[in-house]
Amino acid sequence: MTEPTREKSHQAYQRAQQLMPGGVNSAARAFGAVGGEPIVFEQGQGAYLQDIDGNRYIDYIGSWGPMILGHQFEAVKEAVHQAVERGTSFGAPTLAENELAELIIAAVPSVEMVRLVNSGTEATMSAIRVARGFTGRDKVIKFAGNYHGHVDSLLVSAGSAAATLSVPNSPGVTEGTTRDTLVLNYNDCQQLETTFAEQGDQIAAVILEPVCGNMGVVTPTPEFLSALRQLTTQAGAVLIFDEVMCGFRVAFSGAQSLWGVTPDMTTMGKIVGGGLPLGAFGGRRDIMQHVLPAGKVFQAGTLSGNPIATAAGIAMLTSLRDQPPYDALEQSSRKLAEGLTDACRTAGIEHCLNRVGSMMTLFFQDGPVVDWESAARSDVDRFARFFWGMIEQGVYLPCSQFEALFVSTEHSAADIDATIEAARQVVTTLK
Ligand code: KE4
Repeated sequence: MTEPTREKSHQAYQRAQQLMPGGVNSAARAFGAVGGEPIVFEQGQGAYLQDIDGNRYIDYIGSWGPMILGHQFEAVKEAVHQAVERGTSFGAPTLAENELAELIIAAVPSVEMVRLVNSGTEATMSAIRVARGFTGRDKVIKFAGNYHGHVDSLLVSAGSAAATLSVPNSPGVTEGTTRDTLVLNYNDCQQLETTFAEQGDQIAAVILEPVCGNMGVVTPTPEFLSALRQLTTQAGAVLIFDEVMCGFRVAFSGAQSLWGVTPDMTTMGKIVGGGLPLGAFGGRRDIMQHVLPAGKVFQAGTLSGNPIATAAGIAMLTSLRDQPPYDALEQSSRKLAEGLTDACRTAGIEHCLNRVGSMMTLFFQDGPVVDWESAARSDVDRFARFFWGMIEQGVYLPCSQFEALFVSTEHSAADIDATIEAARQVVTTLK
């Protein structure tokens, strides 16, 4: 097999770097964690992406989650084409917004009312604001290793452990913005209990990924989930499940249905928009009634509930509701996970794989990986070599050790087998 050339990608990326910071429109796709240049793609079809040099890859990013039914899923494509014929944006109510809201509310029982927005970031930013408006309190708890979009007040890393105060982790985020954000350790019940004992009456909300994808896949313990629900209820704080990534991914009703825990608010994105720019936040009616114009907490957006995005979301959720893919995804994902771990075991490579349904992370370390501190012990250089080795084998994985890979319904048994075979070859080069 001749070495694939990515000359056109290279040229395009060189130009892109003159036009856009880092040559990309999202830092996550800049290959910062793996080195080298991002690949420039031309099209996606089913389980595959094709770059502008004509190279085809088995795609496990799936647009960072939305493509659970593969690229160019027919029902979504058709719905978008039909919606475009009626106009692209009105800035006024449409029936499609009612229909998508009905689908979301029916799918996620804890969501009694919902507001559509344009991204996961907008959803989490708005949910935090509503929780603060509803409680009249300022402090928000988040967890190290959890990412909720580029919300200023959540772009923080743990400060001095004792105070669990946070410090901004990006220039441009002010001390003032992060003063009320507390960063705790995921799965640390003791620290959560202590924080609520000391500051419970000042806490507006706790936000977390109920299945983490942004430190790699990490799951909450039952004890942690129980403590979260009990402590927030006792303190009158809002429990927000950020299901932007795991919502409609790990189950039609999200991680909350797997864990049997009912949050007060849920944020959504990615799959809910069928791959178009759409997010949503929703929850208890008594909380959501505080959102302007029903209530006084400001929230607005020119393209919120956009007709094209809502058409895609309706088609996606309708398909997931009527032909649930989750059992099939569980089978194919389990087979991939077993193949990847067997490849590492056979090659004598330290590894630990965490998986929930069709989202998983192969950590290059012995594990267990239960929080950010343990995830951060992974061998990121070994991951980078694995990533590029798999690229050369025609397999496109998330470009960071601290991300989740996603399996779609379109990844055939042959694709899974090819991926496992590729991994068997690549891991032998990782010694
Ligand atoms: P967006 O604003 O990117 O639509 O959503 C932000 C967000 C919120 N909450 C969770 C749990 C998320 O995973 C995300 C976004 N996820 C990243 C991937 N880890 C998006 C990739 C990117 O930023 O390009």
